[in-house]
Amino acid sequence: MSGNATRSLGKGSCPPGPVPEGTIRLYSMRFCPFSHRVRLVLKAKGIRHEIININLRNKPEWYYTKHPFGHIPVLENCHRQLIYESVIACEYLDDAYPGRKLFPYDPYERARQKMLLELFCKVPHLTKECLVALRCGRECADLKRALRQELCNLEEVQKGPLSWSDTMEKA
Ligand SMILES: N[C@@H](CCC(=O)N[C@@H](CS)C(=O)NCC(=O)O)C(=O)O
Repeated sequence: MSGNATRSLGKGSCPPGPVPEGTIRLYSMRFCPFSHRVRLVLKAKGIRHEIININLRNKPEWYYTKHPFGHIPVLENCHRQLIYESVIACEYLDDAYPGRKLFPYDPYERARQKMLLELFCKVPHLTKECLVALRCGRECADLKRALRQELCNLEEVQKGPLSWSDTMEKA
């Protein structure tokens, strides 16, 4: 398994060639939490992969053929198929590759996991906002409170069966 990208491609770079058979490629960026989500699944399932880091401040022109808006992460397989949106990419990897299953088989448990993921979606954004505010020395008590609340919501949902009325009340 490869996975340790050394390159970060920007404007003017040559587009990478086709993905070799038996490998999957991840267009990524070192500090992108959504890319890390996909990297965790690649690692957990032991999938042979290569990583190409994209310079998001200076995106290669060709990268828009991989994602319509130039976002990362994107998976590309040896059939030139492209899969984006990190949650969808993770589910694709779980379905397309054998071995340890990460999503439950049971439809209710699967739905529950997705509901939890949906709630978790607010966390990376709030975390980033907090970190940026702290770094700039801005006051961020409200952001911290909102983040703490989201984490509490997640803890509660994870504890037991999800009640929609409870969830909606807290949203
Ligand atoms: N919902 C997307 C979010 C992906 C996302 O926001 N990626 C950021 C980098 S962390 C990005 O590509 N931003 C576009 C840009 O910087 O131009 C996912 O889960 O994959």
